[in-house]
Amino acid sequence: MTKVAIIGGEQSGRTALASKLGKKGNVSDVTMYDFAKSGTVLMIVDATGYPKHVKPLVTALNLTDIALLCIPPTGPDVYTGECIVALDMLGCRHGVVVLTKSDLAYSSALDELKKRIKKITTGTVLENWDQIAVSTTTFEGMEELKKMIDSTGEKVDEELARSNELSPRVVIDQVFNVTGIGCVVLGVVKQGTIHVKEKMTMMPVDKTVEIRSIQMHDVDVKSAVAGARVGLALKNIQSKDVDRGYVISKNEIVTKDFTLNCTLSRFTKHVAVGVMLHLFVGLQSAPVRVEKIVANGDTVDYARFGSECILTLSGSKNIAHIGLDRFILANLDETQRFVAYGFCSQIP
Ligand SMILES: Nc1nc2c(ncn2[C@@H]2O[C@H](COP(=O)(O)OP(=O)(O)OP(=O)(O)O)[C@@H](O)[C@H]2O)c(=O)[nH]1
Ligand SMILES: [Mg+2]
Repeated sequence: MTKVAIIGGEQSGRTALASKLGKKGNVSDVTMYDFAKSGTVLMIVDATGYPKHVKPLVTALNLTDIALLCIPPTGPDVYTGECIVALDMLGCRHGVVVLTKSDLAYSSALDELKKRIKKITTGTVLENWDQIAVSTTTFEGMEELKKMIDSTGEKVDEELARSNELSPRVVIDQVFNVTGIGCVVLGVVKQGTIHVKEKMTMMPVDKTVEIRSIQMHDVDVKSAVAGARVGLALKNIQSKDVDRGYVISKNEIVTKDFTLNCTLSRFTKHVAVGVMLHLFVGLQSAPVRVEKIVANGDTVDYARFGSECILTLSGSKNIAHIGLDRFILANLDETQRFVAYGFCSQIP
C-alpha cells in the first residue's frame, strides 16, 4: 500500500491528476482516491482545502509517505513556495515534482522550469526529488510517474518495516457509526503492529478501547503493520466521542502546554513573545500562545528567522503526542504561513 499526497498551488492540476490516479472516495477538506490493480494498491490524498487553509496540507502530508508537488506551466507561485516550506518543516523526504499540464507548454519552457525549480529547492528536502512533466489530457508522463511512485513506494515500505516493532499507534482521519457494529474509524498505522482483540487507548481522551476487527481494502485481517491504511471497528467507545486526529496508542503524553526545541524557517518573519500561533502534530491542531523564547541560553523577546530556539507555548486543548513527534507551528496571518518545526524537549 503506497500512500501519496497531491499538493501544490491553486489551479496547479492537482485534482485532475488525482482523478487519473485513482477512484474518488471520501470528501472533506481532503479528498481520498483509491487504486487497486495487479498488486499495486494506492491511496491518493488531494489536499482540496489548500491553499485556503493550511490544515488540509498538513493532513494530507501526515497521512501519506510520498508527496507529488504539482507545478503548472505558469511556474511556481507563492503557494508552491509555501508547499516547499511545509515539506521541509515536516521533513517529507520522499516525493516527485510534477510539472502538470505539459501539453500547454513547449518542451524548451519545461526545461527552463525544471532548472528554476532545481534552483529554488536546493538545500531543502526536495533537493534530490525527480521531476516529471505530465499531462492528464494527452497522458504524457503518466506511466512514468506511476513507475516513480511504485519505486519510491518500495523504499518507503523498507523504511516503514523498521518501525513494525515499535509501540503501535494509529492516527484516525475518519470516524462513523455503522448500525449493528458501532464505532468504526479509518486511519493509518504510523508505527508498530496492531492486532484484533488488542486493548489500546484512545488519546487524548484516555479511554480504553478494544479492536473488534481490522479491515484493509474491505478484507478482514487479523493484524496490520506500520504504513497500513486500516478500518477498525472499536469496542467500548461511541463514534461521537472520537474526532479526526485522535490516536489509538499504548503510550501517549497528553498536554495543553509545550516546550519545544524549534528551528524557524528561513522563509518566515521573527517570532515574538505574546504572538498566537497554530500548532500541528499529526492530524491534531490547536492555537497556542508564545509565552517564552530561549535562544543560546538567554531569554529573549523574539527569535529570528532561520534560528534555533526553545519556545514555551500555552494552549487550551489537549493534544496527544510521543517524544519523537514533529510539531509544526504556523502563523495564519502571514502570507507564507509555516513558521517552525520542533520536538518536545522532554523525551519520555
Ligand atoms: N490542458 C490541460 N489542462 C489541464 C490539465 N490538468 C488540469 N487541467 C485544467 O486545469 C484546470 C485546473 O485543474 P485542477 O485539476 O482542477 O487543478 P487544482 O490544482 O485541483 O485546482 P484547484 O483545486 O481549483 O485549486 C482545470 O480547468 C483543468 O481542466 C492538463 O494536463 N492539461
Ligand atoms: Mg482541486
